[in-house]
Amino acid sequence: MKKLLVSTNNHFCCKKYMPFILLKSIFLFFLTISSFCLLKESFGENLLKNGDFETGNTSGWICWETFPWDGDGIPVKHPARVDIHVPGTIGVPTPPAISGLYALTQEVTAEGTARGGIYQELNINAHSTYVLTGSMAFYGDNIGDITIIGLLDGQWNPVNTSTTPFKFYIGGDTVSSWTKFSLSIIPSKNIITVFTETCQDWGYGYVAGWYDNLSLQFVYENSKPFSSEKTPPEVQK
Ligand SMILES: [Ca+2]
Repeated sequence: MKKLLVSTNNHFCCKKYMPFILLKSIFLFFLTISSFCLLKESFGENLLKNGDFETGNTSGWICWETFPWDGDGIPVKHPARVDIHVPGTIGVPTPPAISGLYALTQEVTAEGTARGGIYQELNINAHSTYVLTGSMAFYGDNIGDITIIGLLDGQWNPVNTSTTPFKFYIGGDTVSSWTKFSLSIIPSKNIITVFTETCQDWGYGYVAGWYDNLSLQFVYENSKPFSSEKTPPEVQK
């Protein structure tokens, strides 16, 4: 009799909590689904605005230039300008764009020394891995010609483009068709800068850097930041 009573009570308890268990199961099911969708959106999403330049202009990017500029320093004897076009006219590669109809061109069309490009600052998660991919083409007719794509670990600063280790470049007296590149970075801050730069450091001929399909993607979140610093031992009181 006692056994039967216990059994009945258990049954009653189950019935009483059944709606809550059901609600909890439904909640957990939707939580799992929404987490999966969120994860799916985060991976493979291009964090850059207008990385394929299909707006037909540099919308989403900020143009920069050091003028007057000469790699040898001051005085600048023959300053020239970097013209930024979507698309340009110097050293047109085949095909003229990798994706869609448009590609970015940074060109110096006058004999003289010049340096400039575009950049985008992005708020990201520090200590996570990000990868920048895309394609570049180049027209150069002198050893002072170069075009660069790179990442800065932090905010935009034109001084840091020469020292950043996260960059890819094509330069010299050469013509190069579309070349794919891939750069990865684990930022130490919550902001990084993607930049392009084209230079003519000898005031001779022309130079043109072509860019298309630029994409910055989050790859994965590292569990701990990379650091060579050791945690100091606790001070004994
Ligand atoms: Ca394009």
